[in-house]
Amino acid sequence: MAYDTILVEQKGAVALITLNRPKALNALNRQLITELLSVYDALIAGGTTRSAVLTGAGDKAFAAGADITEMNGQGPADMAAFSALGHRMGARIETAPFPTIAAVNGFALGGGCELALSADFIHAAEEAKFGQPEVNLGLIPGFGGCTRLVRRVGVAWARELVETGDPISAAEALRIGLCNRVVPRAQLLEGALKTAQRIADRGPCAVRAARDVLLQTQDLDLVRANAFEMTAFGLVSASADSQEGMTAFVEKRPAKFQGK
Ligand code: DAK
Repeated sequence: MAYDTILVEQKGAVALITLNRPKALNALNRQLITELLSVYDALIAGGTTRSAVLTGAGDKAFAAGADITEMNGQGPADMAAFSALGHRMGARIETAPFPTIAAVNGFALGGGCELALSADFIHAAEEAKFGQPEVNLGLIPGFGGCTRLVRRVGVAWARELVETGDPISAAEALRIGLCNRVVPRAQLLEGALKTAQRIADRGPCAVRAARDVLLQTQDLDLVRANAFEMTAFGLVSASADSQEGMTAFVEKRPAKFQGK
């Protein structure tokens, strides 16, 4: 399917998704967010994608935030609807049956940082900058910036980032655990795609169940979280893939997973 603001390339079981409004630093307008939701719906319905890499077109930005030009002058009802749309986007990425790696190639500000936070984890180029500058505009993060950021980096850094609005470098983002790796820009996409391919090569039912446990248990107490994990473990062990994985190990051959 063709989209105006998103490029999608299927590389075997890995989908490369590129935000494509480089002249506006890939700012997230309604059209882009709606198209991104459609992209995820299509990939989920297709059933063959095992992992995805999400990046930005051009060399300046992953996404410089929600589209300020579009938001300017809107009333509270429109803004609440826009926030709901952004939250749907984050939830769709977070709960898709395959993981997404955000490959942050430049500015990831405001909604751009929030979008990256919806991904399973973040790889960043050395030039990348992260921030939640909404308070500079008299706004607050509206796409999960407060809520996901605090879970990723802890309350102290979430407070500093959201309350000052100041951006931080990729090196600082690495130090506080906002991103997992910082690499030269020329190596960013190749590295993220390689990681995505490694995930795609693993048992799909296992990857799906593991990320479900990691997501669903993050706000549970340890007893309930462990119970959830035990149930998921039992369910996954009933899959053909888990039998194939263990048999392949015993027979000293690569496993052939079918996602069943
Ligand atoms: N929206 C729209 N256009 C943007 C943009 C944005 N966020 N960021 C950049 N652009 C556009 C610029 O206007 C410019 O367009 P032209 O003038 O060429 O037509 C073009 O991209 C290139 O930008 P610059 O000329 O400014 O480039 P520089 O290298 O000089 O500066 C910059 C790069 C990233 C430092 C600067 O562009 C900048 O400060 N951009 C804004 C960053 C920002 O404040 N981001 C947060 C946006 S607010 C909510 C829902 C959602 C949200 C909040 C509430 N509710 C519903 C309650 C989320 C809010 C945000 O994300």
